[in-house]
Amino acid sequence: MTKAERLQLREEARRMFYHAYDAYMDKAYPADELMPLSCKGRWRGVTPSRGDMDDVLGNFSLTLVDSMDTLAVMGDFSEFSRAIKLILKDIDFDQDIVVSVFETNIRVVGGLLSAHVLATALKGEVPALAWYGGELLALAEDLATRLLPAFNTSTGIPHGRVNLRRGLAGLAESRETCTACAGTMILEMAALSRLTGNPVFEDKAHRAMDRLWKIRHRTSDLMGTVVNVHTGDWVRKESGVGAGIDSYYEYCLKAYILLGDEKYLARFSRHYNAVMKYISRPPVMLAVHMHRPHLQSRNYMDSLLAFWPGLQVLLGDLKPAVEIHEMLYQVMQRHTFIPEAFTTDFQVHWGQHPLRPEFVESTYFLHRATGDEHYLRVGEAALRSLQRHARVPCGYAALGDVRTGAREDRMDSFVLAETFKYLYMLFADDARLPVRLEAYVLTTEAHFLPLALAARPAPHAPHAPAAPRIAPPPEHDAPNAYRKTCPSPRSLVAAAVRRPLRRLLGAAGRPPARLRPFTEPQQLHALADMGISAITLPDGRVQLLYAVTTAKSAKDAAEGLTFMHEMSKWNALGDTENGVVPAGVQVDGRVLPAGPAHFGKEVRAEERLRGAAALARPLDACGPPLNAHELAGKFAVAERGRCTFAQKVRHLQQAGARLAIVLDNVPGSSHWATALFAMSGDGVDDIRIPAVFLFSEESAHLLEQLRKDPEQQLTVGELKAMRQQADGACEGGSCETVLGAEGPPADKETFDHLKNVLKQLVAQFEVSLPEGGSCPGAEGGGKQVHVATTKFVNEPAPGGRGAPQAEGGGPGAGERDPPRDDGAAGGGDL
Ligand code: DMJ
Repeated sequence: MTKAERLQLREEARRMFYHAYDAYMDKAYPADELMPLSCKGRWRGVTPSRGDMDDVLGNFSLTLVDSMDTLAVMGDFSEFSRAIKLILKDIDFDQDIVVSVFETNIRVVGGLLSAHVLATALKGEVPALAWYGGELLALAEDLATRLLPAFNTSTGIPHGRVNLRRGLAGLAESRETCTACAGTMILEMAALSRLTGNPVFEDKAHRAMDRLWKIRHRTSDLMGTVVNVHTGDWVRKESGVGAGIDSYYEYCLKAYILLGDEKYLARFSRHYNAVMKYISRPPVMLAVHMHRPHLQSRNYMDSLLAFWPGLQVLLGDLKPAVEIHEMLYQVMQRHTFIPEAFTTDFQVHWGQHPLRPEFVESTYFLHRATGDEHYLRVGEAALRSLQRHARVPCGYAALGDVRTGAREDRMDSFVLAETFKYLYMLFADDARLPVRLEAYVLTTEAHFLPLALAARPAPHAPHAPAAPRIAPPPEHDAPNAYRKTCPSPRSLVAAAVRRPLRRLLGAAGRPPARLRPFTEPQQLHALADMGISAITLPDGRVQLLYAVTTAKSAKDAAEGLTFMHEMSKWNALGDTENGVVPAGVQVDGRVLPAGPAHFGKEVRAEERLRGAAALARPLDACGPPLNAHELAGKFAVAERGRCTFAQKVRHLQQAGARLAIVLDNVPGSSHWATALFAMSGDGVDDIRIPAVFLFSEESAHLLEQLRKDPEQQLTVGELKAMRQQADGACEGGSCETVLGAEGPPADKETFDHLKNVLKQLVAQFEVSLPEGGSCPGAEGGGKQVHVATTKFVNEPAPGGRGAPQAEGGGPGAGERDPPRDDGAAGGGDL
């Protein structure tokens, strides 16, 4: 990306922020939020309630408080100064309103502190801020004091909600809070104590953190999601890194970075190891039971976990960060945005998207750590999605469902505080920002707290804590801030880590169709030992995920690979029995495998449909096509995305099309990497025409052929029958000639695919090799890499069984999978 391009994107991010900010200030301020569709303010107690969601509102001009420091980052000091003055004039926290303690802390206390810290740092150089005398700090202290009653529990774990004027009055009944809610106080509270000299805030927050640490599961070191504030008992014991827990882990690490207190690093390390052991299965993150961590508790991931790669960058664990981020990027490309929840085979579970920042946040951190231009491109894609799908005349509107693009009358304050701030910082040149980034920790709401606080002892502390080990780098070394991590970013080629992931995502998304759910703990343990996790999907199918790094040993990993191989082969054979009867689209003599649809006319073995194609305009066909006259009587071609398959095909049918071909919008997808699937319907039985789906690689071939000859005839039929016809093409001379049809039989396809996966796994091992030897303290280190490489690629295992041989020479010829002896291979008995 050229400098000029990057600058343009930075400016576009700035304009996006102002489009939202100006709309809020003009149409909503001093309300808490802007409602971008009705273009007016959202007031607590006035605007119809949305239930618990409204606990974030306190009639305290939330959006302005949360956005102030973004103005400073963008160098708009006159507006920054005006915003501070408005806040000082207008805000009154003395309100009879019940608010969320967590949200008020991270957004409002954090926003006030950050603006205070930046205004104080800048006032010497910026005349517009010369007047500032620390007034925001007093406001932050007033508000935090109103949150303190929440900590009046026998455990020290704070209540989830508090009344700003009346404390816990009327709330004594409340018992439950989330782990993240209770464990995301320490940064703001410690900063407040150290800046004001009043120890109470930091003391309370430390106590809550101590209690949370105590109630972790002693064997797994995992946390649950909901806890009883009075007893410290877990109410919900599922454990992940997303909703309900996310920022607790974040604050364990950042408390160490900000305060230099080693106990937080020790705690974080224990939690991190547990997460990497039980939850992280690159490319996915699981949710498990904290007390039975080999057992999955859910079959979907939530969008909040997208912050995790950013946190891994702070820790210096870059490789898994690159992997998880790449998976999220694929999800984003598939669904335009990351939906609130998506299944482990990357389908939408809950389609809402409130323009959350987490994915852009991780993109920003990965770019800073690797300097890899890829992350600028990812940021650009995120920016384009926002511009295309969320921008409305009055700000930016959340999406109610990423599948339909339906918008909601909602613009959360974090869109300005985080999403636009991270986008701007991603494209900005650090050296030209008015804020010296390396001197601050960013809170979970992207507010700035100065690292210098570590040197300032806590007001009550008898002696200062040890100096932080992750010290801010000296100014001249700032670009190398992450160079001392292991594996070193110098040896880690992020692109090489990402490449196999693009295909592995496809493989991971291929759920065996006929397995019964695994219930026996022995089965789960045996699989876990081999690096395999079994997840039951919402529709009852079982998905197997294989991560070589999580296997017990290299031998187990090799067995796992054999097992996956056999399951995959078996699954491929089962496709047609599962109701997915693949279709074929023949163009220019080549038959392209295509997915059928659960709606419309069935593509049958005994029938061939022939016709010319025409592209729908607009290509997504989410509304009635503008070129109906061109589509009438044709095979209409549309692109996946923005609305459901059924909606598209319905529009094409209304335009008179005879058949619909839907092209995938996920770059690089192909039937080699991902199982064909049947497009789902919407329960309305009004579609009569047949419809088929092509992955991107096959789509590209089709489009290329149509570009060369727009008039050429396509043939659509059942894949197997078309192939059989191709096999007998010369007999009798009466059948169509199918040139260049799919060559290898299914078994070889499966094997070739597995060989690819295997090579990619080895490639991953190789890129994880640290320069000049293993990372100090890392288990296994270089030895593990060596063993894995030879086991998987070079060493024919004596007496191996069941592994197909590669035909002919070339890479992989003569490869053989090592034997299994527990009788589980083949999977038919599970
Ligand atoms: C933000 O308010 C914070 O980042 C919080 O920690 C959780 N996520 C929201 C935005 O998604």
